[in-house]
Amino acid sequence: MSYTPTPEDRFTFGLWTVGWRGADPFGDATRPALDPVEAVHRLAALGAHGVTFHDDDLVPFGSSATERDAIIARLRTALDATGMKVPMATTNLFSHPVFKDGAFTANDRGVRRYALRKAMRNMDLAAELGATTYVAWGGREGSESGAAKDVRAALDRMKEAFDLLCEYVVSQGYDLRLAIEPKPNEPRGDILLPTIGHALAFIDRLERPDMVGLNPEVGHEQMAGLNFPHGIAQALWSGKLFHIDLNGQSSIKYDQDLRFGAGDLRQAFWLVDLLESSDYTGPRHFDFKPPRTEDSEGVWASAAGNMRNYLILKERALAFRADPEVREALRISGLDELAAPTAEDGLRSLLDDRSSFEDFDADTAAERGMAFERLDQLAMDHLLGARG
Ligand code: 3MF
Ligand code: MG
Ligand code: MG
Repeated sequence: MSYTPTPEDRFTFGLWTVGWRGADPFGDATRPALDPVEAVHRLAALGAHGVTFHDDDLVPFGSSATERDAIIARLRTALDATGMKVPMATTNLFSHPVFKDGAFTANDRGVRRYALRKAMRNMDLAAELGATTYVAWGGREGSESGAAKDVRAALDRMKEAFDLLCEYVVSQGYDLRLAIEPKPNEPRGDILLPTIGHALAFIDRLERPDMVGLNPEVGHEQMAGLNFPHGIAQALWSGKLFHIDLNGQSSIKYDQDLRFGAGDLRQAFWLVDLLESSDYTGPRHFDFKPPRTEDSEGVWASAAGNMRNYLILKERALAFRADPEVREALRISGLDELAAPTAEDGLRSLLDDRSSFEDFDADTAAERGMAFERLDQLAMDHLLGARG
């Protein structure tokens, strides 16, 4: 298998990722600004399928209408020249100081209304460029202290926002679905809708739940100590994996945004195994930050590493699933049994079945070894290239 990506792999990058200049809370930018048009050309040359952007990544905040039109026209030319797509767009509702207390859930009603209009304006551009997913990351929807945010009222306002955004999409006739991106903290002390699970429960309360799904990010769940592949499995099971942010994170600490494959390599392996065996056909979108130690060329080495690691892990995951010894080990560990219903004979029959309880020999059943260690070692052998 070749590790050279092609557009068919559907790898996409946020303009803000390769365009990150390296400014962090302790230091200034280490790289010059990157022209979005150059990003499109360089990513296309690396084999990517497309780019995504926040409104302000493309059109700097405060640009005039004429400037905006000219910037969009330049981007269009670059997209046409390279064949690159824009499958997703999103709104920057966190950089400008006006959003310091949030956007859709800011205590200030004027800020909430402004945030909605800013999102809708960029939805127009998203639809125009052919995007079908609109991501909403509530970076500053949260608080640092208890009394500062009435969380139940804030969730009412969050619901109002998503209901209005869906109504806008329907009224405009756009082919757009919304995807919520959960994150537990950073930049706020605590952020609302902190995990995949919280977001799934929230979506159920919306007026048009079918239009809203998830854009989970590897590092965000891992910042909360959660198992990302498990979260993705539940999102898939719920029919809510609309989009995904791939990157790397080493344990519970600040949001590292390492390139995909760096950080928790074992979870990366199980994630690729899951995605490649699922019905998810959407983009494999990278939301990473080339470390500020890299110069402009290092940015492209870092970007390419995301795709290469994904393709290596894909090869290893496919080899793992195809290995006859693995299939046998899966059977011994009871995976085929788990796939069968527990009581397809129905409740009455379960209650009448003495072998299920009265005559069930729990001690004998408890003696069965699950052989998960052998199974996991086979996976490790495949992951580390020691097999097949
Ligand atoms: C922050 C993020 C965001 C979101 C983006 C929506 C700046 O940790 O992950 O990136 O991904 O706002 O796509
Ligand atoms: Mg992130
Ligand atoms: Mg993200």
